[in-house]
This record gives sequence, structure tokens and C-alpha cells, in this order.
Amino acid sequence: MHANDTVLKMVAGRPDQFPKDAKPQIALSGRSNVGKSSLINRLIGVKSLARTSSVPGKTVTVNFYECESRFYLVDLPGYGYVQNKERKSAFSSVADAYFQQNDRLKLVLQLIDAKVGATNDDLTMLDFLHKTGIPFAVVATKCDKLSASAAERAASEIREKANLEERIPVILFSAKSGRGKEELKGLIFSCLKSSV
Ligand SMILES: Nc1nc2c(ncn2[C@@H]2O[C@H](COP(=O)(O)OP(=O)(O)OP(=O)(O)O)[C@@H](O)[C@H]2O)c(=O)[nH]1
Ligand SMILES: [Mg+2]
Repeated sequence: MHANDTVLKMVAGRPDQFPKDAKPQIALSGRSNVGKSSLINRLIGVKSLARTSSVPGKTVTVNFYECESRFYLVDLPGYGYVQNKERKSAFSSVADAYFQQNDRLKLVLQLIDAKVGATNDDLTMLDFLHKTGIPFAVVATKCDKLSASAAERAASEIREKANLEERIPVILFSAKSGRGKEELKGLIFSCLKSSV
């Protein structure tokens, strides 16, 4: 996973624009501003391939980053940020469609802000993942904002609140410091290996 073997293959505003090839996909889900795009940048070792912003709702499309010509990292629009009054759901319809159609989806990384903890929207999302049987792991983001012990506490609080089974990993991550990067890569590669 490096910048020179990662390409932004598709920016999909509509479901018919999703790539149709058989490559496995790993998706990043989480509320707006939780750090999805920053995590992608950190994983592939660049500052800004995936666009990040202090303004919530930056990623409104489903962005497919093709890595090593063999799998996709999928940056989903953040939920919980209502862009206009007509939108009834906090969840974007293009993200909804993404979850519905996808048999190549091998793993969802569900990002939760370590300092904020699991919100109701996060719990709804985790419940959905649990019910649909899509394999997922939780990534507690921005853990550089907490002391080492507070970060550990935050991870167990997320586990408890979301009632996560023991086998579901909760990875402490910081795009800023790089903490958790190797653990995350290990998880992604072992999941890709077991899916072929
Ligand atoms: N301190 C700290 N800040 C972070 C970290 N990761 C992301 N941020 C900041 O959080 C803000 C949002 O990050 P993004 O990566 O754009 O978040 P996103 O989840 O992609 O947001 P949307 O595209 O709106 O859904 C930016 O200002 C980032 O610099 C982190 O690990 N530590
Ligand atoms: Mg983003």
C-alpha cells in the first residue's frame, strides 16, 4: 500500500458508476469528520491523495482507490451531517446503495472518534453491519488527542457501548502519529488473503 501503486479509480456520485470488476473491496465508514480520508492518506503514505477538510461533509461521493492493482479502498461519504433540509436520513443514499449491492465487500472499517465515543448513528451502523453479516472492525480515530490510558479506556468504552463480540477488533489509530497503521495493514492483508 503505497502512493505509487494507488490510484483514485472512480469518484462515484451514483451507484451505476461503481466499478464492476471482481477486485475485493475494503470500505471506510463513519460519521463526517471522523477521519476516513485521513486514514487512507496515512495508510498509503501521502499527505493528500484523499481530500480531507475541517468542514464536515467533504466526501459526498463514494471514492474508489485501487491499491496494488488488486483491491479497492473505498472512502464512503460521512453520515450524521445533514447537507440540506430535504434529506430525511442522516445516511447518504449513494452509501446506502453501496452497502446493498456489494458482494465484493470483504471488510468494513467502522471509524469512531476515540474522544467522542460511539454516537447513536455509529451504533445504528454497527447494528446494521452485525445484522447483514458483513465482516467489520472498529477503528478508534484521532487517539493522539488522548493520553495512552485514556485511549485504552475509550476503546473499551466503545466495545462495551456497542456490545461488540470479543472477536471484533477495536484498533486505536491516529492519522497524525501513525499509531495503529501496521495493525490495520495486517488486518486488511489477512482479510484479503482469506477472501481469495
Ligand atoms: N488530531 C487528529 N486530527 C485528525 C486525525 N485524523 C483526521 N483529523 C482531522 O479531522 C478532520 C476531518 O478529517 P477527514 O479525514 O477529512 O474526515 P472524513 O471522515 O473523511 O470526513 P468527511 O469526508 O466529511 O466524511 C481534518 O481536519 C483532519 O485533519 C487524527 O488522527 N488526529
Ligand atoms: Mg472524507
